[in-house]
Amino acid sequence: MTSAPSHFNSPSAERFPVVVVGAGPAGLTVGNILRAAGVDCLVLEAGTREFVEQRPRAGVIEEWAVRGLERRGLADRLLERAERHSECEFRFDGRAHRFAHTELTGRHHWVYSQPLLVTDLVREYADVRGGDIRFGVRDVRLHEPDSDRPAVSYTDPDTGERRLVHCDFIAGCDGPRGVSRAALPARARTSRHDYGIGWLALLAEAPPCADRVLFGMHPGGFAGQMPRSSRLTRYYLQCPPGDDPADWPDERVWAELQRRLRAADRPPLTEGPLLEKRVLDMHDYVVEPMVFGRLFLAGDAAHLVAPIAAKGMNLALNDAFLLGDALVAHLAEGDDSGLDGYSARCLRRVWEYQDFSRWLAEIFHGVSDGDSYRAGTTLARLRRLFSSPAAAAAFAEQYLGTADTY
Ligand code: RFL
Repeated sequence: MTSAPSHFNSPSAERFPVVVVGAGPAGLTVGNILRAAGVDCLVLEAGTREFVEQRPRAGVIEEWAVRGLERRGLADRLLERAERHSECEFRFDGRAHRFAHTELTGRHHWVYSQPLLVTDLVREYADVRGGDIRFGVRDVRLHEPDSDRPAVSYTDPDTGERRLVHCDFIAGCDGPRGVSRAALPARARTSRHDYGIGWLALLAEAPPCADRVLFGMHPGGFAGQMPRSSRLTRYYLQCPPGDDPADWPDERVWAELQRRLRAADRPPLTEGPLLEKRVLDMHDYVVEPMVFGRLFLAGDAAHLVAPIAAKGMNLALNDAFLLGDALVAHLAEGDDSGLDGYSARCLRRVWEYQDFSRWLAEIFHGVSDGDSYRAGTTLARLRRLFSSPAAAAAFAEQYLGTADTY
């Protein structure tokens, strides 16, 4: 955070009720909610439009999030094009075990890639709702977010000039490495968890071998398959943290995936070119509270959850719904209750999902570190999912995020 720049009263300064920093799922959803209510806002994004529309990441969206987008007029293309999953499959002890979560909850997982969702949200915000979005901005700085006169400045990528924008609120939606989290005061608490493992994240130009998510618990390490479309599949392979993707040539990747996901009476995986290969060091963090003065954090800027349970984008959307609605209520109706309760309401679901992610991490990785005691308890947990209706119901509720108490 920096204090007010010397040109704070510059006549060239602009003014918007809300400046949103970051055009990911969180920032674009906030911007769309504001525009639908006729609230002016400015979205500042460091990447180009092509960059944000093509960056491959998430794919699984929970049904409550789909319905939240639909209620705000943001899901037309998603509803037309997304696939719906009603089951997932656990593979362990060389066998496949199907888990029919929709039978237990009545809800689905929707599969729609993050680049498609971001493309839809940019189009709706900029091209349909007439929102102002500036791509490629450099050196964004937040000024006095804890005052009642906050501002944001940035360098214009075309002219190289500094621009200043006064606002009433800043929505900090710029992910884990943005400027918003860095603007928090030292007293803001960040709680962290490090899993001590890595995942090699892969995107294959190949159809999934089954139209469901696969979780492979194998003594050699976890492997997962997440279908993205009929021609794209995301795979994960557990590896040491900090591993070099260059040590994973395609032949090694496919051999490990085939080995760790093998199950009797199931066909082998369909192989294809690997479009993305990167090692993710698995860790989580949560910032509390998610508000500092007039700076409201949303999405990965406020909390990171490793992609173990496919929850990060869902949490980003939950924050964005709450923040967008709360800003509209304040700016249009003078109702402060949404803004006052924003952080606490978001954090309910955030901590629930953090807990589920840790629980699932134990299931995924508990059989592979050579500790026979840990492997024994992990296999007991796995078997319980398929023998105890209460355990199955609890898992399904958390996997789909369907509890009413978030
Ligand atoms: P994003 O998407 O990171 O967007 C932040 C935006 O801010 C921009 N930015 C800045 N702009 C201006 N000034 C600055 N100083 C800036 N610094 C950064 C960035 O360019 C970017 O455009 O954050 P947001 O909106 O909070 O969304 C969070 C999600 O992207 C993230 O949680 C998910 O991708 C996590 N995740 C998954 N989540 C799910 O719910 N389901 C999944 O299936 C799922 N799979 C995944 C995932 C994340 C993955 N990786 C890469 C960690 C799979 C993977 C491999």
